Amino acid sequence: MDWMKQASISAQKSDAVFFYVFGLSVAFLLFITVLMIYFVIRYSRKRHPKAEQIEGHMGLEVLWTVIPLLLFLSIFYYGWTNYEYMRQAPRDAMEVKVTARQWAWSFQYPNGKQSKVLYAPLNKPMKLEVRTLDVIHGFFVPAFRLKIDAVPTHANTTWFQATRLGSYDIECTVICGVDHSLMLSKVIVVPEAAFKAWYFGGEDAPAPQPVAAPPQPVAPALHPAVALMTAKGCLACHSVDGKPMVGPTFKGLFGKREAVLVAGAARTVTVDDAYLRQAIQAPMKSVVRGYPPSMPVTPLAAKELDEIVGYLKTLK
Ligand code: HEC
Ligand SMILES: [Cu+2]
Repeated sequence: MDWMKQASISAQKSDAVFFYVFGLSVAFLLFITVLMIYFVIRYSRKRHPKAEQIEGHMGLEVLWTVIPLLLFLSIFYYGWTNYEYMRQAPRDAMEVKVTARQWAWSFQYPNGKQSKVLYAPLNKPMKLEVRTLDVIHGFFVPAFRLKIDAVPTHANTTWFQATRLGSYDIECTVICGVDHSLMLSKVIVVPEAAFKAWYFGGEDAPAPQPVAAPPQPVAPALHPAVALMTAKGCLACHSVDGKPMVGPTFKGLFGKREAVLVAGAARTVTVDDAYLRQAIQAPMKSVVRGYPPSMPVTPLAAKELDEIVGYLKTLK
């Protein structure tokens, strides 16, 4: 998933702190739970009918004060130094003005260039000055673990250094009106040379492309009949590629000799137009041998039935 990638230095750092705290929590949860169960059994009334008064134990008390203290201080130290790091942009960072408005993001670079998606050079720091023209918005790049509010009174700043080529989501995290959920954009991380070619390339320099973008699966154009059969639920039980499912596959169906049961009697029929129509509209009339009589009757308009039957004939 896009957001799980660590695409910037701060992503690596904040994940490290997160898993450190999380790991400690899990370890203590297990430790305390196991100890508690042990004590419940060991000191139950049956085994231990008479409670004893226990006097303090200096050594133990020091131990269970000092160890947690050190652990807490380590969490504080680790968290604080990373926070510091994430707040302090390096001096050579390029400054980009980020403007939020209902319901879009726009980016302006030092030389005045503007864009709707944020272009960023790989392994170079980029500082963001985040403003809003109207209500409060939240600038969030999950893959960078980078999040900062855009508030009306002043600019908030943050920075990142992208460590991975590709295209990553930008989201708004503050409910900012009806189209809040559509307030999306992308950070496109490209090699520095490609970024410079665009940045210094004047008005009509082509937009840099995400070079090593995660390969986008190319959705094969859906045949309208396939879309229809998906919508009607047919393809939950039937495949069009030969794979056996709850029902027989549609591949190579037309023209085939099919063994069926008609009113309990075994017959062999040739799959033709009439058979297909009957199999779809009255599935119980003849049931394919080896399959349960479990196909439901699905109401279809005459046009839809024609479309499906026409398509099934083409599946050689
Ligand atoms: C819940 C599962 C299920 C759904 C949904 C379903 N079918 Fe079927 N279908 C079956 C089963 C099981 C068989 C085989 C038993 C039978 O013939 O009734 C079958 C048989 C068929 C056959 C005959 C196949 C052959 O080999 O002779 C056709 C054609 C067919 N279905 C088309 C459709 C179409 C079109 C739809 C959607 C409108 C659909 N089915 C929805 C389960 C299903
Ligand atoms: Cu918003």
